[in-house]
Amino acid sequence: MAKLYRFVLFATICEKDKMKSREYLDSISSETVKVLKDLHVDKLFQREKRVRIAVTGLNRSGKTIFITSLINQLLSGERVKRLEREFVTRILPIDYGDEFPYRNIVSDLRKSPPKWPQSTSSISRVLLQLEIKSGSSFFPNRIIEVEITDYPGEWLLDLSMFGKNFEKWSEEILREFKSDLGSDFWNEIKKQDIYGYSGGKEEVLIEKYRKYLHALHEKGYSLLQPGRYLQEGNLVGSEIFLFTPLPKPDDFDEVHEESLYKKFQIRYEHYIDTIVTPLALNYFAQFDRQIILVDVIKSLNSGYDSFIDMTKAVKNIIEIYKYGDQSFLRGVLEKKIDRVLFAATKADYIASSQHKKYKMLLETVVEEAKRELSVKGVETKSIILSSVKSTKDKIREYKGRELHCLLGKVAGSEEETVEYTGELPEKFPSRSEWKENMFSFVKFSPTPFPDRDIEAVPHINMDIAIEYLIKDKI
Ligand SMILES: Nc1nc2c(ncn2[C@@H]2O[C@H](COP(=O)(O)OP(=O)(O)OP(=O)(O)O)[C@@H](O)[C@H]2O)c(=O)[nH]1
Ligand SMILES: [Mg+2]
Repeated sequence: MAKLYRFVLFATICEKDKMKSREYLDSISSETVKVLKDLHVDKLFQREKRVRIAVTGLNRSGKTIFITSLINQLLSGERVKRLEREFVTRILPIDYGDEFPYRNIVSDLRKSPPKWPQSTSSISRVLLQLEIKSGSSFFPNRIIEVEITDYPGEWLLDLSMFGKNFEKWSEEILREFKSDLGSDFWNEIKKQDIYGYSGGKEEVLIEKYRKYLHALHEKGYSLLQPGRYLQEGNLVGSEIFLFTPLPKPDDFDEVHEESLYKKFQIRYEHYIDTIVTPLALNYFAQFDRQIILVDVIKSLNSGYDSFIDMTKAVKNIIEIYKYGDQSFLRGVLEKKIDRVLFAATKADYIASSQHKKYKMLLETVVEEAKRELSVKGVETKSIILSSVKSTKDKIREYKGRELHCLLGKVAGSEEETVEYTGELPEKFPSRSEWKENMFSFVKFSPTPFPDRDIEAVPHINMDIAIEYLIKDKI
């Protein structure tokens, strides 16, 4: 009877809290262990052992470098102390799709001089196997798989198109329209009869929209849709993404079947069905955890409007969560992302004495997005991060003042120099406070990657990121 009671107790604990039950097991008597062994209770631990992590962020926010550093940290002999477990990591062959080019990226980072990777142009995945040493002779070592997908940033820009029709999407894009950069496109809309018979005159409009998106991109704006205009990837030569936002007609009945409006509407719907929806459903159906990388440096460098735009873009990324509870998705979904980590990347661009302020700036950018997620029951956290720390702190005296500077190789230069990057504000300056060229952070070349996998590349807070994303799963 006592044995049965113990088993029921054990099974209950297993169900309630699988991690704690392991600790419980370590503390119970050898007699109980024998009973449990006879009952093959260890089978209870054979649950889903793959953790899928979505690495999201706008283009050039640091996704590929983050994944590379994460693999390096896990492979390295230094291990990630915060995981508090002894383990080894192996890279497994993936079961489908393209493999994340970890070895090629690392080989470029080991070169003299080391090189950052190219911008990502297609989806790739990496599958890691973590073998975790068992704390008890009763249990075998645990095997956990961590799967990470790398997307081109521009494709992810399209996630917030999910669930919107052409009319609504057009309205939203045109509401945010920057007329100083897009006057050519706007004049072309006005010039053409977009609701009448088109006779196939779409090229000029498309070209002008393409130029507008590129101009936005150059100015540091993030709301750029459809992202395929900037990174065509596997759609080279296809016309499926060749539509532009168009103002709504006064009367839909008046719109000609062969008008530009209809043509773009049909292309838009096809694009949503074949490109955006599969991407969006992947997020719901596959991922357990998400990290959203935010390039706060870029928005500081680009000015007030770009900062506001980035705040909206971050909110757009998480907009997809609002569909998570809808009935039409429930059948498709097996799991739900339950934790989201926001990280301000490239923290090594900032002297460590100012990291606290950098974190506060991140909080301003992600504040609204966090609130939305919290209502959806998703746990969140924010950190500042540098995946490959490429600078060191240096103090310099200037006119009797101590300046907190950085020592590093500015991109394009051969020698290390000491750079003063200025003082960060505690919160984002308002439009009136923002002065022309208020910040101008320089880009640094990467620090050389260690020659052997067993050594970890210097970083800032990669261990905290790894802990938040996977610790409770192992
Ligand atoms: N100094 C420093 N620079 C970084 C770090 N992470 C990223 N960068 C810089 O940011 C650039 C873009 O990083 P990627 O990882 O390629 O960015 P991505 O988000 O994968 O970009 P896309 O593939 O174009 O969407 C790099 O070329 C570096 O210049 C970092 O930890 N430190
Ligand atoms: Mg990339």
